Amino acid sequence: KANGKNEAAKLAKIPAAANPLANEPSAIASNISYHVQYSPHFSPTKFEPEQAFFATAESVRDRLIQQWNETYHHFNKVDPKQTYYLSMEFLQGRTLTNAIGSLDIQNAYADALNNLGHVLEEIAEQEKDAALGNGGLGRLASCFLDSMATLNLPAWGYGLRYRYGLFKQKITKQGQEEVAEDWLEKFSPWEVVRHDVVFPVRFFGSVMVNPNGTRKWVGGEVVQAVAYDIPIPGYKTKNTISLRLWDAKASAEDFNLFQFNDGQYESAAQLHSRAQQICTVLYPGDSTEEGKLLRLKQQFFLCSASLQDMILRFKERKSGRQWSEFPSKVAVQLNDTHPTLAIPELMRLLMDEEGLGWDEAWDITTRTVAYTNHTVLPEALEKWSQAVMWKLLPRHMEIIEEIDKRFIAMVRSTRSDLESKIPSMCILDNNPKKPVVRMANLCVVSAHTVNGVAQLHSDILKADLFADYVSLWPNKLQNKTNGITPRRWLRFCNPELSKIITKWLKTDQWVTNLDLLVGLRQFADNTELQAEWESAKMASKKHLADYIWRVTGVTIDPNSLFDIQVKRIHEYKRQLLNILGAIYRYKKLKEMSPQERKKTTPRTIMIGGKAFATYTNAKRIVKLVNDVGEVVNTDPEVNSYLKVVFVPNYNVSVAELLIPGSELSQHISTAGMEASGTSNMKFSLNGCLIIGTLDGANVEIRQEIGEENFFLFGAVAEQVPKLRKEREDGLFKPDPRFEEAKQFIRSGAFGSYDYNPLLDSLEGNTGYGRGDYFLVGYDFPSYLEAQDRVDQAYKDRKKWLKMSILSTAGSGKFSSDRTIAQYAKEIWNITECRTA
Ligand code: B1N
Repeated sequence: KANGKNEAAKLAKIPAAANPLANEPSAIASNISYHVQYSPHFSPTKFEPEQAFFATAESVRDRLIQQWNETYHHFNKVDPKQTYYLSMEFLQGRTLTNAIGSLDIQNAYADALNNLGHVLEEIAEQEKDAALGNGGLGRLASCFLDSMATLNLPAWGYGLRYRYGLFKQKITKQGQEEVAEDWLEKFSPWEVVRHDVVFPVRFFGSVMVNPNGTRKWVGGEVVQAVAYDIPIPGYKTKNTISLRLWDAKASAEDFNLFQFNDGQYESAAQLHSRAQQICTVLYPGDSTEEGKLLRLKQQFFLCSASLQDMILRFKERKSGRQWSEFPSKVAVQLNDTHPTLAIPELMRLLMDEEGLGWDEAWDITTRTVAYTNHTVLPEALEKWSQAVMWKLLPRHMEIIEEIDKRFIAMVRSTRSDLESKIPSMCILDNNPKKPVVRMANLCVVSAHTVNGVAQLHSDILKADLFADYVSLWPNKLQNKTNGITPRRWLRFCNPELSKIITKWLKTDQWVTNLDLLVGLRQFADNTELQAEWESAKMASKKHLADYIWRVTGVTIDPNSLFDIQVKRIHEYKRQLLNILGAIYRYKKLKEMSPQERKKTTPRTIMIGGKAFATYTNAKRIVKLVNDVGEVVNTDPEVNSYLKVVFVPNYNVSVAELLIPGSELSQHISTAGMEASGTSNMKFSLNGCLIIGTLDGANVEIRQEIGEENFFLFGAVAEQVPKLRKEREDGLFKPDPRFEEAKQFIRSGAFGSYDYNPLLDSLEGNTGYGRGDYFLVGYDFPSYLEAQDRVDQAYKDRKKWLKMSILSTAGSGKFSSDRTIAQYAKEIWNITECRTA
């Protein structure tokens, strides 16, 4: 353990010298020492892990800035077509380990820190996660940036600089409690503010008609968007791209000095605090009208600032060029419908600011923008009130109306057979009760390409949600199966396993060419590899057990099967199926004789994830898992055969600890509801077996690793509507084991909390979220049977290890490098632009 005083003494002996490109440990130590002394953020006497983290991060950033600037100049010079990935969420997690690993300087940094009396891993844990996202969609955006940089693609990310990212989850007697997390509390060593990159963004106001008939949006309030850039290094390449996050601020003139001097302090600063609200929180609660308006403001703020920036860059890179060149220089990817306003905003900028006519602006916009759909859940398909939109964005509503009008006219004149489909295909839903804009429809009508995120999901989009558009534009819909970056999710989070893989493949090229992992297949039976594999897994399990003890006080046995389900808590993801299975297992263990118990496979079930603050049933599930854990873990009769642990505050950094230590992971959503899932890929890549349904990317993972290595159960997507119908018709006969598990909870076995409302959602026969809409009861028996197969397989060590090796060996397809290469070729039409 580092001791501030001694470390400060050691630091004093190291000469301070700024040399960002130093490679020798002693020179790196000097560079760290330089930052402690000359860019201080703390009192000069301390050099504890926290101070060491900031100084180390700044020294790494200096090095990144060098190649970042070179990349910037190179893109400017070559002027390639460039992709802009617009996303309301980026779940970056920590940066230090990733940056040092990408720069391939981990050994030198580890040595330098040792000289300074610190340990690199310990220093890295000082960093707060940048959690500017909710879950899979945001993490996907961050994995994509890593791949874009590594593939040397001219591409940037655009997002918002939220002050408070995702809340911190505290577990109390009441269940989940949300605590605000200020990731910028001290500061972020990774971001660079660009005081010269500032754009005005307007809200409200009205549309002025010029004498020549052109229109202009005027009045309202104007907020300034300021750019904060975060460097995204590629792995072992000079290319370092940008994640540009916008912050909102009011102009100096907006401060009312007269009012302030008059003692009216609040109203004097009103415009300032109103501007600041925009980037205060990720996903403001949208149960109120104010919350909805703020979320819409955020979305427009991102779109407008980003497009103004792109247009300026387009003009500056070569003067006097034609607007028709724009789509061959700029590709805009919309990460779900959240940045849909980029479509009418680009139209507005081209027409009202640049003077183009409708047809030319429309041609440019549609050739520039592409859209990714990430969900078919009806409640997640964005629909904005037309009234709110007219108020906040009057000019954009005019443009949306015109797009809709022209779309309808086009369908009528070319496809009279689709007349009856127009009401569901058009953009504006003019239902007099609540007129809304359907953002997904606006995207599909305007984008040149629409894609789903796994084969099954894309097939469902084609057959269901967007079927009518497919008949109109047969080639618009594509599939791009999601992926994950093998750098963060294997190379850096699991160095032990990485070393073994490199040894057996006789190359470390798999880190950038993940398909090479198939080379492990031929050794899956090899006793030597299996022994190494097992010991790496055991080391990670012990590390994880240590962590669990630190954060929960629960002791878990590294020799038990580590079974993990971590993801946002949602009824469709069916954590309830998992915990009901655990409850059934507990009850059976209680009924067994001690000798019978000895024959079972000891298990540690870990469940983690955050519930949206107002999602009552999700919060009840969190509480239930905690209550079950409380009873099971303190029951001396069974607690050496079963532990149930709720892992608090699941986030990117916790995932990096859990995944290497996992042996079984659960991806058990109701078939057809999980668009892809991406943690399934991370677990599988780390040699963890999957118990899962035929949903999302599970289908493709099972194909790749072999069906004999996947614990499959449950209804398939095609059956789901029929099963729900049968349920409604009262034809469903629940399995007695399902009834037994529910009854056990109702009996009060896990405390006095009232779980009846939660359990009632699994009963009855009608309605969304009631009548067991998610088919927990239907899938329960086949789930238990799959779990029995898991227990059996785990007893055969050789067989299990072979399956584990084959999981890793079959995971090559799920590299985000593959995904991004497909987007680049099949959607963006961009190519490599490597900085020499
Ligand atoms: O996107 C991930 C997928 O792997 C998951 O299956 C999918 O559930 C997830 C509204 C969403 N879909 N939709 C969202 C996020 C935030 C929000 O405000 C919807 N997230 C997903 C990556 O493709």
